[in-house]
Amino acid sequence: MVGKGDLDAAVPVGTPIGRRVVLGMLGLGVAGILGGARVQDALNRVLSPLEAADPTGLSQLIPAAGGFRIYSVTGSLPSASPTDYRLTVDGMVDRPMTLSLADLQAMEPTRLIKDFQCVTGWRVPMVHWTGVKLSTLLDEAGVQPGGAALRFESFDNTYTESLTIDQARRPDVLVAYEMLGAPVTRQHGGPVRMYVAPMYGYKSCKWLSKISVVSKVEAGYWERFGYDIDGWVGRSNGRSDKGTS
Ligand SMILES: Nc1nc2c(c(=O)[nH]1)N[C@H]1C(S)=C(S)[C@@H](COP(=O)(O)O)O[C@H]1N2
Ligand SMILES: [Mo]
Repeated sequence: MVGKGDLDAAVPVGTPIGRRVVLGMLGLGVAGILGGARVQDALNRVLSPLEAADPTGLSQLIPAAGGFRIYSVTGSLPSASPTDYRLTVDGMVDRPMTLSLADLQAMEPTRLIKDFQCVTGWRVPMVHWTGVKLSTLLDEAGVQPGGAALRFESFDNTYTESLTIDQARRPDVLVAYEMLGAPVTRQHGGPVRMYVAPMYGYKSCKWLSKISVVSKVEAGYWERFGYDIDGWVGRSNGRSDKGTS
């Protein structure tokens, strides 16, 4: 069993450095003179207690529209231009694919207006999303017998996520290229990110680069620190140590 203390202690060692980088980006000027611990003290003064204790990434350090917090576990914001961007679909499929943004935009679009909810408590109501149903990509690629789960990778080279094939085939699970009525911004994980509507935000991998069909679910980045693999909003409190019934 994983206790809350363990989870908080399990925040990757790179995180404080990432926060320093972001503070520098904001021009707050404290990055050069404060060590990691004192940066955290400074953060605690600008963040609410819940946010300061938030282990799921950067909190409220980069201004974002409509109540979003911008998260990146690497402490930086990876970048891919709309023309260079590629999404690979591989693993246990009949037809592995490499798709450009234009390829995705040429497929039938699905639009959703739904809330985005982080496990730490913040929620943005009625967000407009446009993308391709993940089920469409799976049908195009042809899932082979024994392909039971998906592994998502980010071009931040660190974040991973997972879904079962059944979860992935839901009509409210999108490979999204528009969010908030515009192309997904770099901050929000553009050019292409996942949007798994029925689950907490950590299931929605930003800066999506690869979807692999695999034989069984592999715990994603935050799940290795104790968050529920099945992160249903409302049915899961997000942390496996508190039960999910
Ligand atoms: N690659 C990557 N994807 C990620 C994260 C991250 O740190 N890196 N954070 C997750 C979490 S915990 C949430 S709540 C949402 C936040 O999305 P936003 O940064 O667009 O608000 O992204 C999710 N996807
Ligand atoms: Mo989150």
